[in-house]
This record gives sequence, structure tokens and C-alpha cells, in this order.
Amino acid sequence: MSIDQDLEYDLPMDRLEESEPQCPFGTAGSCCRICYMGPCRVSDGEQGMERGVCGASPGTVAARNLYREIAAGTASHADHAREIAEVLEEIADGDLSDYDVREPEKLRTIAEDLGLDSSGSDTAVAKRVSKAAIEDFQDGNGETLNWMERMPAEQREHLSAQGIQPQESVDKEVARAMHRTTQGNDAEPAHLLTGGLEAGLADGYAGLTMGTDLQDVVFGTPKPVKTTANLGVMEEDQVNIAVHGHSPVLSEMVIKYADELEAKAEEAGAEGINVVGICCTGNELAERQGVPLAAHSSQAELAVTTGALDAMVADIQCIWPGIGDIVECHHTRLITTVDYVNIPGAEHVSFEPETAESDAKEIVERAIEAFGDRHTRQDYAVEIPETPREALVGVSDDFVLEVLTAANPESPAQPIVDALAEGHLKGIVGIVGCPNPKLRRAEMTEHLIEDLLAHDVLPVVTGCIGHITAQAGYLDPAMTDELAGEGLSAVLHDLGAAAGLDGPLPPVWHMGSCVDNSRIGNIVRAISEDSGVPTRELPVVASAPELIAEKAISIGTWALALGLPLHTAPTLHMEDSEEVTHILTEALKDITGGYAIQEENPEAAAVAIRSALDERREALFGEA
Ligand code: BF8
Repeated sequence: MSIDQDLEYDLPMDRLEESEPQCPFGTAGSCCRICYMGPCRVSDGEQGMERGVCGASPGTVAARNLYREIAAGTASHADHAREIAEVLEEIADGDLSDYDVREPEKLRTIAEDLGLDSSGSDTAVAKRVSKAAIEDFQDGNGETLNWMERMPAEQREHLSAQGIQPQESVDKEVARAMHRTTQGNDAEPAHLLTGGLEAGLADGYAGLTMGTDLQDVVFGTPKPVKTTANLGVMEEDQVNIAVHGHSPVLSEMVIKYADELEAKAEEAGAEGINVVGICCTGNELAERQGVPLAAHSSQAELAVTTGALDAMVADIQCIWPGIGDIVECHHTRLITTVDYVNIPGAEHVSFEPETAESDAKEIVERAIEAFGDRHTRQDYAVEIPETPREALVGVSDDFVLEVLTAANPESPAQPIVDALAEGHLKGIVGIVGCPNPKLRRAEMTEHLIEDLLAHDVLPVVTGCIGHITAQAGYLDPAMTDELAGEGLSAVLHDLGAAAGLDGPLPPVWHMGSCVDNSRIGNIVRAISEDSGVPTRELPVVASAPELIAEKAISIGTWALALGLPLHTAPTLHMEDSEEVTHILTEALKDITGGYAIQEENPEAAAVAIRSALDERREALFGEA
């Protein structure tokens, strides 16, 4: 997998091979290491013990393990949302000079949805909204999270009638999850998994939805914008800075001050400064500013091997420690910026919104310095491997709903419902999450998406799947007629015309980062509320075809709570428990309406997803 530079690297695929065969107990969810009597390997299958030393059953062990995965994902997105909530509060207090309310209308819409007073100045509304946000992290206010107001009301009532709703603070939700899953505490599998659903809802609303809402308010709402993708976006004669991680609070400032420091880069012999994006930071910058999508998370190390990357600037999440090893062979500086995230091999610049200008300039200046080191630190050619692909990104919920509302103000989502009823559109699949090297080998995402498109199913993507699809050409409107079935193609042409574009929408819609899965949730909400069809009956499926992170598990759990079928590959860590497998693949249908589909083969996964969509469409509209 290494680029041919006569250098030997250990890259993710190499390390994956070294890890195999992987532990069958960890894979199947049956390894319990939450206390020091074990580890115990507790399984309903052939392997392991029937009970742990404490007496824990396979169901207890698998349910506790899954619940902890969900809680970790929820904690990650909640911390992300907390940062932008605090930025908004400081904007309201007049404490920040580099950030502002860029979308006052959206701010007011959110305030109204939360039941807050939306009158007065932008800063007055920002103060109320940020207060409601911060309450969701601290002691809370009322029975549940303020941001649960953003959930489709019918499904929310359906769940709360069954006693399922998050506590009033996401911090309490995560702390409770950790407490409940300790040794000798909650042990009943279905009860534990109900806790997992509540943590998933906390993620969906006080993590994802809040994060996107407030980032749009501060940085702008995405609209379709052209960009380019793959490592070919690097420029040999420029200072290349890759921003990696998740938060636009940092990366927007790197862009801003890179522009101001162009002259300094020229003095150093460069033709300019080229900022490119990796993983979800890449998606955040691409959807708002058209910044090129250089690499997904499992390609970040490859970006260094080009020899053209002067700095990789990282904030939070999905920054693989392997990058720290690989920069040692190069002039590239790995710069961490968040004080609670340090990586061996990195240098650190502490970034704070209050000192954004000086911090961001310091980071860009270090990249310019590194450009000057290129010829002293490396004695081989820069090798930028490919020609970039064209991509249209920024197909946000706001954009889609605006186009639909302009065409049909009374009932914006009706054309989508009609297309589903007539069978031109067979369903919508949110294809989200990561690039898992285990499934990259088989190009799982590409095979799955090509099958769905050919069968008139619309894929809506976020996260690193956004990078995979951009690199494959699926975000290019020029590919619509080639990839989409006849019915879907007609829908995409109609929507492109309604949007005033000079052609169709692309066959796959890029809705942003993983936090922006909330945008898919907002589309689902709009269709449900317009049509009166509960979310648990809509022909919409969620799929994480190459999941890696605990964050993908908490997002998936939120989808299950919304009543959606959820496809995952690899299979969830549960196969050694018949009870947990039954709950998530079957029994959950009678609770939330959602259920898990486990399939690692792309063709079989596509068939399973399409039949889940067909079943729902036929139940709603009859055969079409
Ligand atoms: O949050 S898709 S590898 S970058 S977890 Fe991470 Fe997965 Fe990429 Fe964005 Ni999402």
C-alpha cells in the first residue's frame, strides 16, 4: 500500500494483516474485562464459558459492552457540541472577535423549535440558545434534554410512552451508562440496551443535532459547492496544510489566517498556501467553503507519504497514532491543538477561540517553516499520486428543504412522498461512517452504493463515506445518468431543475461530516411530519457499511431509536449472545420500529437493504 518512494512504511493495511487472525471473543462481544476476576470469555456458542466468574451471562456481557460503546460515542459528540455551544455563548457575551452569528435566521428557527423567545437582537437570541445548549451538559432543566425538541414529535411520544427518553443532561446520561455497566450492577440485557437507546438519543440531539445547528449558525449553512477529491488535491509548489479531525472552530481559523499569510509563504519560496481537508474536518470545510477533500481517516498517513505535506493540523477524534510514527520519516509537522489530545510524534500548539488569530497564525507559520525544510529533510521526490475527482458537496438538509419548499410551499416533502409512492424512488439510505480497512479490501461502500443507485435507491452520505464516494466520482452530477436507475435519475433531474442548477443533482448526496448525520435526521423528520407517516414506517434505512468508531455505534443507535432499520458491517459485537442478537434484530421492531441488519458482503447487504425498503414502501403504498 505504500507509495513507491523506496521507503518502507507500515500503513493501516499492513497493520491489519499483522493483527489477523483477530480475537474471536472480542469480535463477538463476549470478552468481559470490566473487573479483575477475569477477563472472562462468556458465550452462547462453542467458544468460551457459559457464565463469567461473577455469574454474568453472555447477554449481560454483550449488552454491557455495547452500552459502553454507545456511551463513548455519545460522549465524543457531546464534547464536540459543547465546544460550539460555548463559542456561541462567548459570541453572545461579546468575548470573541474571530467568530460571529452568520446565520441569524437559522438561529431564530432553532430558538422557536426549542420553544424559546426568538425576538430581539442576534446576540440576545444567541444568549438564550447557548444557555439552553449548555443546560444540556450541566445539571439540565426539566425532564429531558432541551434538544429533544428537535426530534420528530410522533416518534418521541411513541418512545416516551414506553418510558424511553434521555435524562435532562448528556453528562448524566454518559455517567449513568458507565455506572450501570460496572461489575455487579445492572445485568439484565434488555434493560441495559434500553439504556443504550437513551444514550443514542442523547447523542442524536445533544451531540449531532446541536453540533450541526450551532456550527451552521456560526459558520454558515452549506449550499451546493464544487470541490475536488483525493490526494491529487495537494500542490507540489505550495505550502500544503491538511486539517484533520472534526471541529470547524479550529479549521475555519486556519483557512482564514492562511489567506493572510500568503505573502510569508511566497517569501519562503512557495507559490501559495493550499489548505486541504482530512476526515470530518475535510467535510466541514468542503461543504461550507469548497475546500478540497484530500483523504479519509485511513488515508491520512498516505498524505504524509507524498512528501508534499508540510503540516497536518489535528484537533479531536479519528487521528490515528500511526501518523505520529510516519511523520518521523518526513519533514511534515504533525501539530495537535486541543490540550486533552496529545499524540506521540506531534508538536503542540494550544488553540483557544479567545486567541484564535495568534494561535492560527502560529500554526500556519510552522507549516511555512516546514516547507523550507522539505529539501533538507527529504532526499526523494515529491510524489502526488492522482488527478483529483470532481465533486458537488454541500447538499444540506436546508438546501434540499428550501428547494422543495419553493416548489411546494404547503407540503414541501410531498414530491419525495409521491416519488416513493410511484416507485420512481425506491427509498433513501443514509450511508454513513468510516473507512474500515477490513472492508476497504472489498470496496464494500462502492459495491453497495452502485447496486442501490442502479435500483433507484438514493444514497445520502456523511463522514468518511463522503470521501470514499467523492473519490469514486459518485458526487459528480456528470455521473448521474450513468449510475442512477431511470426513476431515480428523473427525480435527480427534476430536483436539479427546481434548484436552478444547470443539470441534475449528483447521484449521491453529500450532507457533510458525521455530526451532520443530524441533517439526514432533519430530512426524515420533514418527510414524516409532512406526510403524517411515523419515522418507523418510512422507507428509509441507515447503513454504516465500514464502521470503525464507537461514534458510529452511537449514531446507529440513534437511527434505531428513530425506528429505522440499521445495516452495519462489520457485524456488531454481539454474536456470542443469542439474547442480544435477538433483541436488536427482532424484538426492537416492537419497541422503536428499528432493527439491526448484519451483513458484510456488499451484494447481500444491498439485497437486505432493498428488501427492508420494499417492505416499508409496500406497506405504505402497495406494490409499485
Ligand atoms: O466522525 S467517519 S473514521 S472521521 S468516526 Fe472518524 Fe469514522 Fe471518519 Fe468523522 Ni465519523
